[in-house]
Amino acid sequence: MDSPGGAAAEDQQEFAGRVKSFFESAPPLVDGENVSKKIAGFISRNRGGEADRVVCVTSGGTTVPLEQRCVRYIDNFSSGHRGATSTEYFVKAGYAVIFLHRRGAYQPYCRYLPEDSFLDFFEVTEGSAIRVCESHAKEVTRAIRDYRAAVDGGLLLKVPFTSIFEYLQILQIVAGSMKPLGSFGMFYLAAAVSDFYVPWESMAEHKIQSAGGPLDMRLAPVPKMLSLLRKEWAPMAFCISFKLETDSDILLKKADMALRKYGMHVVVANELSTRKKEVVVVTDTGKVKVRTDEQHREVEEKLIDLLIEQHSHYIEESEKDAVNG
Ligand code: PAZ
Repeated sequence: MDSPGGAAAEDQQEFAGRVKSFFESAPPLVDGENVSKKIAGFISRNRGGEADRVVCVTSGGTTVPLEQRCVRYIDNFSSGHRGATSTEYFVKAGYAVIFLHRRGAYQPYCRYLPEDSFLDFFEVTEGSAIRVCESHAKEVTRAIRDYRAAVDGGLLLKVPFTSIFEYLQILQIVAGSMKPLGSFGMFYLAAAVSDFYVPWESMAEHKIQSAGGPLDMRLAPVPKMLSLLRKEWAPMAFCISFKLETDSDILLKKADMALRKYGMHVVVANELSTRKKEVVVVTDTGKVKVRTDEQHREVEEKLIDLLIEQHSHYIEESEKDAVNG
């Protein structure tokens, strides 16, 4: 019979095999070299600079393609509002932000602009110039001013993804580049990441035909990369993951489990229907409920304040540990 140690080693080997096969079979990242360069450049410009702290905010849902020449895919629920809003508060607090977002999801600084009637914001003058309508001037001015300040100040880098393959490849690149930041790096993982996927090599190349009757498809579990992120990719970074459930009875138990299993520093628990008003911050010292109120219309405002406080404490402790060897 296997010793418990032997079983654990076997589990680890099996996990390592699944990770290897996920990355080896993933289609290469389009323009991967350029993406890596941009991320590395952004981090090195901010390292030891004014911002000093860099956070990777992930946002939006990942897709699981069903065909290599993808016509159909499985999607994950997330509008990207949490990630976009949080990005603004991190920048405001002086963090440099890598905004790893789903293409087409909410974007920082323009999340309060309506998505369906953008053209209603503008009018053509008699001289054929274009100007912002008086009724929307305030929002547009604010959006442009804040966005420009973040980008021109070198505090915002936007990197898009669509599929689970792209997301995890880019996350790994970001983590590798963040490693030298040590405890000054942070991951704020608000993206809704697919739990299952179709391995590339077993995926149909062309559009699946409906004439063949019912669709019979086997999905493989996506290896949980959170533990790798913590243990190998960026072991000193401060890691916050999110846990979404629709059943409030299991939410906090699942958040506790994620905290222990993946070695997260913080898990933010939220329920689908109340996620914009209330979250619970779970750490190994306890649970704190964060809610909107009269002064804080967005739950992210208080949440980011609290997380920054915890990050500062983490940096202090890591520096003490380093001094004491
Ligand atoms: O993107 P959004 O604002 O519509 O929703 C945010 C969220 C619920 C996707 C996020 O807070 C979250 O919980 N992300 C992790 C989801 C998960 O458990 O996979």
